[in-house]
Amino acid sequence: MENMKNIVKKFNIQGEIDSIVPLKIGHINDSFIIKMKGNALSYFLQKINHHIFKDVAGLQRNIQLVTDHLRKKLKEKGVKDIERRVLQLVPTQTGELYYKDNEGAYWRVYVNIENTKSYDAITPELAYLAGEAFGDFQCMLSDIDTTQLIETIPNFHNMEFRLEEFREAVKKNAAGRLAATQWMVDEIEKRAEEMCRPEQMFREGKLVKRINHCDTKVNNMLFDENDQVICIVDLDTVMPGFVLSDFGDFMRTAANTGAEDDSNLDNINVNTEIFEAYTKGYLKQATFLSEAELNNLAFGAKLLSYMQTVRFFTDYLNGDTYYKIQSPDHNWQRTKAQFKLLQSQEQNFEKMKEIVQKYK
Ligand code: GN1
Ligand code: MG
Repeated sequence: MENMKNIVKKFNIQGEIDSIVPLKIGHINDSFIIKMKGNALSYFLQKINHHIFKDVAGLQRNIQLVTDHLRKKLKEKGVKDIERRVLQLVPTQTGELYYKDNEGAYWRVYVNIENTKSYDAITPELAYLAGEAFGDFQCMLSDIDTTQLIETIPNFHNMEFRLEEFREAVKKNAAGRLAATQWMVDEIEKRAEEMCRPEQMFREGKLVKRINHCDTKVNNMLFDENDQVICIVDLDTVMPGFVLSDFGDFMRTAANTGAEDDSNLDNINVNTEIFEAYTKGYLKQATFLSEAELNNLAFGAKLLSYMQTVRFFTDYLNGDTYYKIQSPDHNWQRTKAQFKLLQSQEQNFEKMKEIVQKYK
């Protein structure tokens, strides 16, 4: 790899580099914090996984467009600390939004937002604030010209497409893992038609696409020392999609009493308190939703747990080519954990729908 300091120096950063420290976050990109000598700003360096984000120029243009739009909206609202409230890309010395090194790797730099924290699991109070923040995020982006944005991963949250990939993986059985996991194939197929309903509704003109974050995991939100939401991060997948999928992905990661990859399935259940708090905050801000969108929000939670089950399982069958793993069976463990969450959501579905009704 080209010397890290040389890579950083390609960017228009201020001051002298003190250290470059790798961070253990995310399943896709590699991230580093760049500390500068003295009291200067620090930076956030990322090596972009261009096997997954194939159009890096388009990806970076999306991010620039979205962050500029959010900055404009925050300014209109009279927000003071805008530099902490929205990500700021740092261009290269030649004004590009990314740098391609001599080995073909792609890099980008953001100004680091200091004195913040993120959570992998949160309380109902924090979930309420998170709901408001994601509702507000969608609201601020609701008037952007969607034709200017690309799908950074084509068909990213398209359930029909994910099932095609899955069926392909079953057919190939590349890692020879099918025999022991056939029962999961059956569970997925049983629910396939129901889970493709949003795509069907879209074709019938009953559901619209809006600008979504498409990775509304609880840890993609920064809080300050007083537990106020500061900023929504990880904008790689901001693209057109169904709002129920953003709602659902938050519930998948936050309204779970266990972890995404919990090895003890008994730990995993819907956390209805978190579900209610997030719904309340989200619906307070997301005032633009249609009746069809409102009626399908609770379903969105089931959909995203199902989608993630399918995606982890597909990767397991393919021999772990997509997600970073920490153990040989990690993707299988994740698959079972997400499926357990789905089963719990199925059992709690009436309750989840009632909660949405209560706050709509
Ligand atoms: C990936 O990299 P990270 O952890 O932010 C994935 C999401 C999945 C998530 C599962 C580009 O997100 O779609 O929901 O893992 N991102 C991509 O935890 O595939
Ligand atoms: Mg992500």
